[in-house]
Amino acid sequence: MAVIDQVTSQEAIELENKYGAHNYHPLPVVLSRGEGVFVWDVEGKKYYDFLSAYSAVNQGHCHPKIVAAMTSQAQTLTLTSRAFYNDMLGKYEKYATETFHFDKLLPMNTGAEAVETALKLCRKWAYEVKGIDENEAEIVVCENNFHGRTTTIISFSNDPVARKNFGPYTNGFIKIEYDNLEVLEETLKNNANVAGFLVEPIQGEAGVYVPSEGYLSKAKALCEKYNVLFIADEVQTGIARTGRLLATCGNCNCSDKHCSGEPEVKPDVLILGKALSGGAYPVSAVLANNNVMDVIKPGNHGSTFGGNPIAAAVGIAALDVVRDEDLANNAEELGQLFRSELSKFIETSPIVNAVRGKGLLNAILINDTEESDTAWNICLKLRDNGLLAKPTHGNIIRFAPPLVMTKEQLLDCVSIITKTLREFE
Ligand code: IF1
Repeated sequence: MAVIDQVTSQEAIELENKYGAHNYHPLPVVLSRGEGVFVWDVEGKKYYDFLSAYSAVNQGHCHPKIVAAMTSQAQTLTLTSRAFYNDMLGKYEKYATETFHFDKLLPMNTGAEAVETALKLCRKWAYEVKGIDENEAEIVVCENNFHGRTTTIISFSNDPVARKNFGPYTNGFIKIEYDNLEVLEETLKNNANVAGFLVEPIQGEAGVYVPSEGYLSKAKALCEKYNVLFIADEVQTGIARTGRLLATCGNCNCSDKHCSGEPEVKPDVLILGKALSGGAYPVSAVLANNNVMDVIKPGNHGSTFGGNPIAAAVGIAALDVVRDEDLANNAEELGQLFRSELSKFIETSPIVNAVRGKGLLNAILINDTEESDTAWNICLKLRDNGLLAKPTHGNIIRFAPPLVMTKEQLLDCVSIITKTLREFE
């Protein structure tokens, strides 16, 4: 078979099974095209995408403005490395730092790389600014976190599947319960060597776990009290997903579409990825103010591809789309509608225990055990009925459509979801 031959779904799955490492267990559907909130399989069947590549495609599949910026830049200059300047990076850095209200940005490619960057930045700050003794810095993280797949990041995961047999692990992390301020304060009080607190504003992989109201701002206040950097991993929650430009903009209620109001929580270090490019290209970033970012000097850190001209052009276009199409407000409104419709359904059905989330990052809890295959079977049926979603933790289904969805489309999706769930009562 020539590489360019059209394959059937079955053939595509067999090829991946035979020639690809088995590090995933995908839902059996083979996609070949996407546009806005829709994707099509190789046989031409159309689906609503309710995963958005784990919140990377917030701006919708193949957004014309992002694709235009990417192709135009691809025809002009793709990569220079950071050995030389390029004419796009500075423009992108200015736009992104003004958008998110930080002095400086450090460009990387994937979310995990950006998390690694934040950890290195935090440690260096600890030794050179806070004055912690060499190699003694500790970073506080949360149980059930998900921050990526590198050896250091999985060192502080407590998911055995992600962790087991990948040791030896990296030291210097203290794991505490998520959404527990007492434990955080105890930990900060009893460990003078704590340099940072790394936290997801909503735990995505843990099953879209939304912390108690005020948790983030109080955690941030504790970090200030103990001179510890508050590091927000907004790789999944950022870029309008949760109904605000950032999930750490909890209660700012600003009228500015791009959120220039005083955020509920201003992280010392902000980690972005995924939708920073609208899913068109791997683009991630760490943002911080000068008092932190300036500890990084030439040669300390970098990446061949980080800050490349395509990434910069795509990043600018992706942020333009979020602002021009008011995606944060759309996510907020549709999210409320989604949860209220699903709540109504839950009152009439034993199959779902709860719906939770913020903006368009939501999940339903299926009334069955983590070991059961009910959620998986529901996702197969949703697929048959034209909607793609994926279970997490056995009995939770995450719902995160692109933010360019209309109200009519969302109600159509609610009806597909509730009809499908009825089949499992
Ligand atoms: C996979 C989960 C989502 C992230 C946060 C950093 C990263 C991620 C908060 C790393 C990545 C992804 C990776 C993806 C599945 C997915 C995921 F289910 F595993 F947890 F979204 F919910 N911080 N999350 O969520 O970013 O290096 O991947 O660019 O297949 O591993 P990355």
